[in-house]
Amino acid sequence: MKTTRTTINHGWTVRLLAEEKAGAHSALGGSDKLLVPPLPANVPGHLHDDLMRAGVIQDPFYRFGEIGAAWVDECDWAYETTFQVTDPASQHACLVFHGLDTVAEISLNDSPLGQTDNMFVPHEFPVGGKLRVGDNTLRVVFRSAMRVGRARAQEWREANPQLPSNAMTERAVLRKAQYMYGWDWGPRVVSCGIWQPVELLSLPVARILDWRHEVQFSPDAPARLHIQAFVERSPEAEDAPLTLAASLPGVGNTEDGFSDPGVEPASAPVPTGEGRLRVDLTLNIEDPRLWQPAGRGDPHPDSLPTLYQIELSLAADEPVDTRRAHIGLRTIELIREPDPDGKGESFKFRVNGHDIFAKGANWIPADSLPSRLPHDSEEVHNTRVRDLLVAARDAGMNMLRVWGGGLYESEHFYHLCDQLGILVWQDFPYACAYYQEDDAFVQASRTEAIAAVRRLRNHPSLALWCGNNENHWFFGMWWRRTGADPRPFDHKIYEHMLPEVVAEEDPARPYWPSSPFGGDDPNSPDFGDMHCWDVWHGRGDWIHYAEHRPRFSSEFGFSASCGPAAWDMCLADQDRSPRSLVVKWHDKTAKGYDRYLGYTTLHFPDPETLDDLIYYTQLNQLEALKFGIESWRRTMGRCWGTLFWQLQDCWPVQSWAVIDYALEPKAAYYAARRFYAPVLLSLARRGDVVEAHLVNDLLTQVEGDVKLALITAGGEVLAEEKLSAAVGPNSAAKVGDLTLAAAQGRETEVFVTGEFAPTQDLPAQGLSNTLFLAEPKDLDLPDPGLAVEVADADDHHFAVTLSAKSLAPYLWLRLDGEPEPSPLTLWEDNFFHLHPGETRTIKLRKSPTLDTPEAVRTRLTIRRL
Ligand code: BMA
Repeated sequence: MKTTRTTINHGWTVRLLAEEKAGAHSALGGSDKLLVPPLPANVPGHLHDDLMRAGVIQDPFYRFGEIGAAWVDECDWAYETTFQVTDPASQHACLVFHGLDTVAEISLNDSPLGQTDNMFVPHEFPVGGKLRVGDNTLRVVFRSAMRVGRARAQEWREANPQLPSNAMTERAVLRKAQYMYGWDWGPRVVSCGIWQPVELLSLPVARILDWRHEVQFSPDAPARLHIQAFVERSPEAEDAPLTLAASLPGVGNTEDGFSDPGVEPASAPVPTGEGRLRVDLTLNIEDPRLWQPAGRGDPHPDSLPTLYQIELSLAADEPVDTRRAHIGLRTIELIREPDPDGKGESFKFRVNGHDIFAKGANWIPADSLPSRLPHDSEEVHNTRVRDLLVAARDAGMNMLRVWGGGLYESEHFYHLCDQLGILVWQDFPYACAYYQEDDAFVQASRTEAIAAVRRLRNHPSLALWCGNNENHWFFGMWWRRTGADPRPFDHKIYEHMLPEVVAEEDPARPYWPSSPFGGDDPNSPDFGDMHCWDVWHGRGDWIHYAEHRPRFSSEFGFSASCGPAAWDMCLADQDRSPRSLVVKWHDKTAKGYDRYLGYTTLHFPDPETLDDLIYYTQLNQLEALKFGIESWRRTMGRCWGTLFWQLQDCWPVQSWAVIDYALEPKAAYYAARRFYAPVLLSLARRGDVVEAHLVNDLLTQVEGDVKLALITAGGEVLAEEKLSAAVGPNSAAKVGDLTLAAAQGRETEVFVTGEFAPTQDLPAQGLSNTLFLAEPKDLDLPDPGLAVEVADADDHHFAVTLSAKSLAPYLWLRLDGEPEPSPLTLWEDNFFHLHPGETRTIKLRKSPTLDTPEAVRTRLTIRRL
């Protein structure tokens, strides 16, 4: 009498709804192929993929394909399938749609089951009595989210003439991922579809609905793991004897494996009755092993945090339902303490009793069509999401912010974050808009929030719930200031409903109303987190980052071109120039294209070819992030986090991402491995001196020798300082400086190097640094006489050895020809400088098409500034 879950993901078709065909479709230029419906449809999936496979539309990512497919979003579409039922006794069955995007009408065997308009939550419909033995027809009609949204927004504007009409957009009235309407890095592909699995759930006895846990640590005693599980019984089994048991079968990590932690299981009877029945269990864990964020337990970033496997099982005389998951034992706090001078307040995370500098980036959905990403499985490998998260961890990141214009991410995502030690700042999905506050909308948002919190609250990586992205800031900056809305800050959703839900459902986790938030000005440098956008969106030159003194910089960044492989995905031959219309279309930053390029030409040459565009804008982004992040890491103690905008892309585009849609790292990604290293030697010019600072994220003191030198491009040492340096645990300190007197008049030919030789074993990244004294575009350098050798290193890698007689800045190593698979792990390092007389060996991964040193030699090109 087990609870069974049967997927209904097969046999689906989709067709344009006839009543719309004559109007929207032909007026908007839809293809005639639509006259041969229905088309095969993928579930889980999105309409655009079905239409592309059938040749009805072109890829919206290719050239101007986005415009050519716009009509699709104005139409209504019907999905249909037939499934078999063999067991006539399925009285307590429900149909579960794990995700419907978005305005849907659902019917079974021609009788309506219900309507939905929230993409973020599962929808369940009881179907007992409605199922037939044999064939059953399930239909989901999607109404155009554009049309429905426009109509609702119009209604809302009319009902609330006092509210700012420009802020009420068609996207804000629907609970659908906001970025799908287009963003300043993403296309408008609104789409629709059954974007997550469909299941027929049969519930003969009972099921586990959801659960939560809390860990209580005490010195010299076992940790106590309190579990609260919620069970639902079927009406026939309301007083049947039922037991819930909890056990921890394993402790360890996915690389080294799991072993039995020797924890006694616990069990308890399930109360009788209906509704959500709560069962409390406690397990005692001797010698608890803590879950730690990446880099905290061990400075080498590939050590994995400890997880416990947990199993909940529900049994009558036989098992009826089971849940398996991983948990981590840790505490997390958001520390906000007034400054001694009363002028501000700290904003920092404390994990397991220690403050942690959050190093990371913002995460947007990894595809414009989110059904292309894996959903719930912990077991899927080799996914784009996995590659991106591993890359983030490998670059020294310990936190990602899941931004409010995107999604509550998949189980796959959070499970990987748990596994890799990446803390997650989770925004509720509201962004850059004015949302309704009438009772119906707030109530629907509450239902959504409860479902999301219940789904995610057991993940150790989840660090914070945040109410929204930039709504408070925009409210203060535009809507209130212009007098459009007379209210004080009193947002029902973010300041009442959401914190109530978090307090009830997930009380041990901090809540923060918005990002940015804190102080009278939500974007204050003294309170809370700050979006340092006045640089990119304002003053344009990244040197201004040094003037900001944020407590926690949760957004800032510089846009740059994607790499060659992403351009190959979206350009035709005639588009390959830095100012072609298609290249401009694939820049959504809304900066004005010349202004965007102008930011780059402050420091680097004007791009004349597509390759120049890639190289120079990426180098400018590299220097921007390096400059901002190093400045803020040097103020550790005041600042406790830098999350740059943004880790990755959702289509081929020029954007703030450091990894493009082809998963090719940009120059700044490689630099992140250095500027996010656990121990960083940072150089800062102050007039005629260069200061050396050490930043130490480890919980132990770090000491060693620092060498600073002013060198000509040819290697002549003009000035030098050697000092012994020490920096305390979890802190930053200035350790010395070097005068630049000898550089006078020669700033285009000389540069400064810093090297830190620690007494303990630390990763090499971050221990050396380079500072130019002139703009890179003005450097006056001799030919470095670059020499390259390629040899076999091991079964999986080549060793590419490079040496230079004089300074060779910003070496970009590239392979001509077809892109290699998994570009994220192709080059060990890239876009680095070779100092005069330096020899460096870089590993290059082998592949079936890249299997001999000769093949590498013929395909390798090296660009330098
Ligand atoms: C902030 C973000 C995003 C945006 C980014 C770049 O506004 O929250 O909305 O993409 O800056 O402009």
